Amino acid sequence: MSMNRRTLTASLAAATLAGLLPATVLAQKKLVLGFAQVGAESEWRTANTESIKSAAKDAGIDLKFSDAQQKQENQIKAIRSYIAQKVDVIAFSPVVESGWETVLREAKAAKIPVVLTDRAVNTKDDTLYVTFMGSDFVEEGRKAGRWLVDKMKDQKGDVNIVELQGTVGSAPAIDRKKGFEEIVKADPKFKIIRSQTGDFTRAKGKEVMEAFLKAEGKKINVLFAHNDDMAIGAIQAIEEAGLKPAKDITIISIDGVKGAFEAMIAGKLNVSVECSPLLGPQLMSAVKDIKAGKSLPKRIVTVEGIFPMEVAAKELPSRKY
Ligand code: GYE
Repeated sequence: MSMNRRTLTASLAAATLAGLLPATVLAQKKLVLGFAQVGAESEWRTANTESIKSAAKDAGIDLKFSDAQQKQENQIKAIRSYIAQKVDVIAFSPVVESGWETVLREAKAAKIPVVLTDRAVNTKDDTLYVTFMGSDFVEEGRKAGRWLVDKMKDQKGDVNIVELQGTVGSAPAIDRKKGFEEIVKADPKFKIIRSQTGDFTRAKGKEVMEAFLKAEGKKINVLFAHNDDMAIGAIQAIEEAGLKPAKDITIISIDGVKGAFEAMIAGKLNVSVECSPLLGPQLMSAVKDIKAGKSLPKRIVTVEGIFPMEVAAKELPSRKY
């Protein structure tokens, strides 16, 4: 604490003792939030980080932020350091679903409330966190599937689909796959002929799509990518293979980031299912509510839409990420 603040605090304390100020003035210490982010793997993640940082600033919350570079061990380290620092609340976006029980129990033992944002953990003990706020990824997968079923309703022969999965073991990869399969399996003409992870990045999306094209060539009718970045990487691979994205291969992805809208406007991506990264303001109000002793619902679901290429130009100016 600087000399000035110390002097100020001392005079405020004196004023309080003298009955000149209410004691609450002294109690207004900034809340400290420790946030363990997944990484910086995608446009979505960058927008999510930005949302959290700016919302913390606006809410007057002292944010301690760490980037785990998509590694669970780094996230666990960060959470342990927040426990050691005795922050008021810990929030994190679990890179994968499993393996969190030990560290969550440590936070609980230290009486530090935990908020899950964006991705879920699979634990049976839901006393290990206060609330989980984020999208319904199964529903996003279903939306992608329903769009495809409708688009191909008059198609007679097989529809061969390749799938670029998100990070192995992550909630969005598991759930988007599940929701999509649930819808397309209703008609046997839909065949998922290849499915592999592209780790939610452009570079990996491109690399894996190159391998798909090498193996299957013109047999591929549809690409379902679990996020926009992998789809954008794959578009490059498709063009380099001399094919036309969104025409020779129908492309569906998820997130609805600006890059996807630009690709749709350029006629290279057919549709993007929205997944909002703007969780910052909601997280900050949850932090304040928790500290004020209010109870929160266990699950706070983000409301989202779907954007086909036909509406992209009209929608882009109002997109916030
Ligand atoms: O779809 C992807 C990001 O967890 C919803 O993570 C998030 C996903 C998002 O890397 O682009």
